Amino acid sequence: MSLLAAMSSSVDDRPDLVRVGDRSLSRSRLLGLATAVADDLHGLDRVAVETTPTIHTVVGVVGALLAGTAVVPVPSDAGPREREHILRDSAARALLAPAGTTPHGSPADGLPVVPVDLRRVSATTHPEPGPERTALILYTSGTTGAPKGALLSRGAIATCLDGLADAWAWTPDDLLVHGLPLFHVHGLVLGVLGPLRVGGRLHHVGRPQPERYAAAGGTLYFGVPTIWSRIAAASASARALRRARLLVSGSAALPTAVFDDLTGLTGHRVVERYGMTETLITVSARANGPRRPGAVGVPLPGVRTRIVDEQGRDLPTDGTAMGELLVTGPTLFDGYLNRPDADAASRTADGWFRTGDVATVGPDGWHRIVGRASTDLIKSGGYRIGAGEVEEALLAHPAVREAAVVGLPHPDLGQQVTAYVVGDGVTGPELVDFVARQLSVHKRPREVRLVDALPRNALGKVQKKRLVEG
Ligand code: MCA
Ligand code: AMP
Repeated sequence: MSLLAAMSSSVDDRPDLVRVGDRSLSRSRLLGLATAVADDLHGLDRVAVETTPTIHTVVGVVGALLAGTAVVPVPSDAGPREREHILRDSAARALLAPAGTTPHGSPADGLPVVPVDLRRVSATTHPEPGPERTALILYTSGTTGAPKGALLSRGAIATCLDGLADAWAWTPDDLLVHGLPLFHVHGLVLGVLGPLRVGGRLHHVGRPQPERYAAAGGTLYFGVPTIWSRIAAASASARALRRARLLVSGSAALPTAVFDDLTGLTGHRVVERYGMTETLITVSARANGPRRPGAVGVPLPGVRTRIVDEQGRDLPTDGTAMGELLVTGPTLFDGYLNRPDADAASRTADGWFRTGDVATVGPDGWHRIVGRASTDLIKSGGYRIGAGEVEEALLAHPAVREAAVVGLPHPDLGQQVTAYVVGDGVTGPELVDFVARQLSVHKRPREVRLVDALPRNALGKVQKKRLVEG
């Protein structure tokens, strides 16, 4: 079966099968446009794709996947330094961008631009690449250093989407609505490739504002907790979601209060699911089963999980023992590009992936994510942000002597990026701008606290827990 099974073989030809903002395409039009892109790419092993929230992104990604070319999504808000790293590290051979636009940074990219042209269709047939081939290289932050490219195979994506279709009773009758960025697993794999494999329509609303979710009239909705919390605060929009079939939250912990508010306003108990860029979605509540606030459900088909203590010994699944969650199964990535060191460190000797998340597992198999083992990975608005990367960006400023970045609790974002800086005559807003000129917009500190010294232990190591605890 082809990766994008529904797009390749369905007979559904509604004019608005895929809608992004105010542009819609039918299945046959999308296939024709994407095939024209695939024709242009034939033979390339990797291509970078500009991932603005537009229909061009969908056509470009689908075109590359038809051609068997691995897609390197370039975050639409990436700062120049981050963009350069992604393009160089991935060794992308070309950049797919909307026809008639000059991709920002393109002269410096030094890459040929292949236009995504919404006037050109093709009927060539491209053979389906094998499931072992790389579909996506997704750049994701670790605790230190620049983002690493996670290699995701076609087979892993197909298995994940089939597992989710089963768990969520997702069918061709669904209309999926979301407004997530198109460069992460959540918005791109689940939110675009999902409907193209499972069937059904997609409406991407652009920015995920509550009133746009309400107006879209979907059956199935995806959001990160920040989006759900904003919807819960906009009661008229929330009430409009009563007509939906299923509301799904992921990418960060959904606060119990938001779960309860949404239950009251929409009549729906939100389905939570858990995953990572490296593992895809591994654990979820089911459409035909219970949903519990503060818990993320049970493993998806083929996925196995364990919780272990600091010595790697298995802990009991009694609902109270807390340990690092390890996962294995068919949805795992194939490693980090060019980083065998990081790859080896991310797995146990017997091949289990270390999530870095601390969890409990109950006797009934239900998982609760309690937090992260390291304070150096921050989740803000559902975005994963490495403290080390932001610290390096700050330290590049000549007036900054020391910097420590942490995630402080934030009612809307879950955590907010906060920088503690020892510097000479520099202001917080200057430093926020300085980071924004290098990294993605969402990696900017929300707050810079200028301090005389950072708290350090006897060995000179910064005590981040003291910064977090205040
Ligand atoms: C933001 N702003 C700032 C700063 N930060 N201004 C000054 N200094 C700062 N430090 C600006 C923004 O640019 C924006 O301006 C305004 O403040 C509001 O920003 P924000 O509060 O961030 O709201 P937002 O722009 O509406 O974004 C919230 C969001 C977004 C829509 C929830 O965070 C988002 O799209 N999150 C999704 C992340 C995601 O998809 N993660 C999936 C990865 P202006 O209004 O002028 O633009 S996880 C994954 O893939 C796994 C597998 C999984 O489990 O899903
Ligand atoms: P990313 O690689 O950006 O997908 O981030 C993965 C991380 O997001 C995980 O390691 C978790 O820390 C967090 N995460 C994803 N889904 C959930 C969830 N439902 N509850 C709590 N944390 C989550």
